[in-house]
Amino acid sequence: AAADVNAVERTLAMVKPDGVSGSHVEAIKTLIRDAGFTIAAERYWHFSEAVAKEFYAEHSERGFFPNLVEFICSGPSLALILEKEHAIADWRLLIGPTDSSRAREEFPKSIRAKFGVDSQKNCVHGSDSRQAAIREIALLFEQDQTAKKSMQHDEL
Ligand code: RTP
Ligand code: MG
Repeated sequence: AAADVNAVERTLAMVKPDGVSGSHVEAIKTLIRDAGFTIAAERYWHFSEAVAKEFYAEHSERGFFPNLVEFICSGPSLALILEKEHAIADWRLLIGPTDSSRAREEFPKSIRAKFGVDSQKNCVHGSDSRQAAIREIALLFEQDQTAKKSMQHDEL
């Protein structure tokens, strides 16, 4: 229906371990709100290896996968559910390209341009489709705690 075009959408955003340890959380939350997103929920997680592998399962055959899993497990991350019209695409635009150096060259106002280090330590994550958003929100926010014993809640 035509009314659905402007429907509020949800996406899964995450400040990765380099962003949390680099003390960029408050600056990123300000950028999120200034761009018109509502933060519907937020939660710190310290990923276990099992959950990191599940979260990034689509990349399991890639050469960078072991390093990616090690990086994501290296410290706490902050997961956020963002709400807004066109939240998925707009959040991807705000974070910028995967490679932080390319972000600085091509999208200097993006979050990865401002706070990312390289093509791995790029500070933030964003769901890349509706299907991904639903899967990632379920994995990090909606699973029964007893079914998710391998993921440790960080004491932040
Ligand atoms: P994300 O999923 O975290 O939002 O990032 P993305 O879509 O921009 O990039 P993707 O291709 O999905 O890659 C997932 C994450 O893997 C790490 N990576 N390292 N060459 C490398 O060393 C490399 N390439 C990707 C990054 O942390 C990337 O965000
Ligand atoms: Mg991705």
